Amino acid sequence: MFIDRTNIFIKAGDGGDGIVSFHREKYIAFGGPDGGDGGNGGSVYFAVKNDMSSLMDYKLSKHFRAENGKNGGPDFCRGKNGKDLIIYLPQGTVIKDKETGRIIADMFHKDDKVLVLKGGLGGKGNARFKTAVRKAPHFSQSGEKVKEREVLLELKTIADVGLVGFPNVGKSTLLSVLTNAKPKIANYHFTTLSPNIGIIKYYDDSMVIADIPGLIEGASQGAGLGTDFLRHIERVRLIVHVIDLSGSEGRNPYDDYLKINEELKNYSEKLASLPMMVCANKCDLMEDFEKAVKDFSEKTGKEVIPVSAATVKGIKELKDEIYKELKKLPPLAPEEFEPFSYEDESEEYYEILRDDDGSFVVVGSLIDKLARNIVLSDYESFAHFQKVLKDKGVIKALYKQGAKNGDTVKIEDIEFELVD
Ligand SMILES: Nc1nc2c(ncn2[C@@H]2O[C@H](COP(=O)(O)OP(=O)(O)OP(=O)(O)O)[C@@H](O)[C@H]2O)c(=O)[nH]1
Ligand SMILES: [Mg+2]
Repeated sequence: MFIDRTNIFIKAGDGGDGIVSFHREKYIAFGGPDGGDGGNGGSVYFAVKNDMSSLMDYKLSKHFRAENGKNGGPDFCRGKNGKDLIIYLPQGTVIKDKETGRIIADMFHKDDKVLVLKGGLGGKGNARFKTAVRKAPHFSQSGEKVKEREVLLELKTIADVGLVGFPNVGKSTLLSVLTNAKPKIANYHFTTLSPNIGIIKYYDDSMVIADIPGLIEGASQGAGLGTDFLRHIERVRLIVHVIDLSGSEGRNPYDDYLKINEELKNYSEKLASLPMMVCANKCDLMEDFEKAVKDFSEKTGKEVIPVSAATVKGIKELKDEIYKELKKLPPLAPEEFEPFSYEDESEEYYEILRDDDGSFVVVGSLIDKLARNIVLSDYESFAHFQKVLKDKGVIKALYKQGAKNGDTVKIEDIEFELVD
């Protein structure tokens, strides 16, 4: 079974906790704080694996977690960082956040590696909270916890050329003579059940071409194999519309042409607006194919390239035309995407701890950042600092945790009394 769409759950590692510990040695009565920091959690990356061509591996395995950071230890021992996790995907996989539907990564290039979830930061051990006035802090910070996310994986083939047409018109046969690919070819409809990729060698150059299952009238409403596979030619630069000009199955080739175009349009405007070339196949079955080609070209207003995939007639010319056309077209570009925005989240992060003396201690990245930007000894600056604490809900959270007016709150090097 060809799996080109699925979902998985991913989670970066949580940060390890910082610990509370005091130096102990014989004959030394009061050693200083020596609780170490927790290690950072491992991050989650997506990377392209080149011999992978479907998302089959993720049909059954669903949960992927990077390792958590280890807790700190005594004697300033820092916990080990969690190991990163690399999730391998086929080239062309587009990754969306399930919650927002936003694209968070596009594995467009063959060596793409993208950081998708950053590991949680390790908490600080009590040794880090020692200051000139606070010699023996009895608190430490727990590691940052990070959320699990559900992401949707969608494989969208990246190719220069996409072949479309009715079943049995000879798309796969064309692929087999244009490239060294060996797709299944047979005289019945829907021989091709999943996309085939081949590489057209053209002198020193090469072009990637994709062959997809045939379309029929009503495909956009699910007839035949439906339009699911059109996703795989949404990212081509040029569509080659293959027609059985001989009408060997009794259909009118011009009707076929119109019907396929209609299905493309129903699928997406983007597909319908892609540059298109018409290739008339099975010319070997016709008495006067030149006249038929001329008529067809007049009706469609397009240049029609006659070939016979069976006898390889016209294949060289088809390659020339494809090459010439591609030269005029801009290169493909990855989808625009925006990674998850963790920075904001981690900057807002704080935690309220209790010191042994009953006072409240606020720590976390919100505080680190604020303290970095504010001179706490300056009155105005401090007033601003308090306002930010209020705006960010820290003051409210303090009351919620049982703090009362008059209680001592410790933030970095300063202590103040809680007042409304
Ligand atoms: N006479 C003749 N037969 C051809 C030609 N090209 C393909 N065929 C035959 O047409 C039949 C269908 O060919 P395929 O290449 O499997 O067609 P397809 O368009 O890929 O079909 P689906 O995968 O079912 O959509 C096979 O029996 C081929 O041998 C041609 O140029 N001339
Ligand atoms: Mg086929």
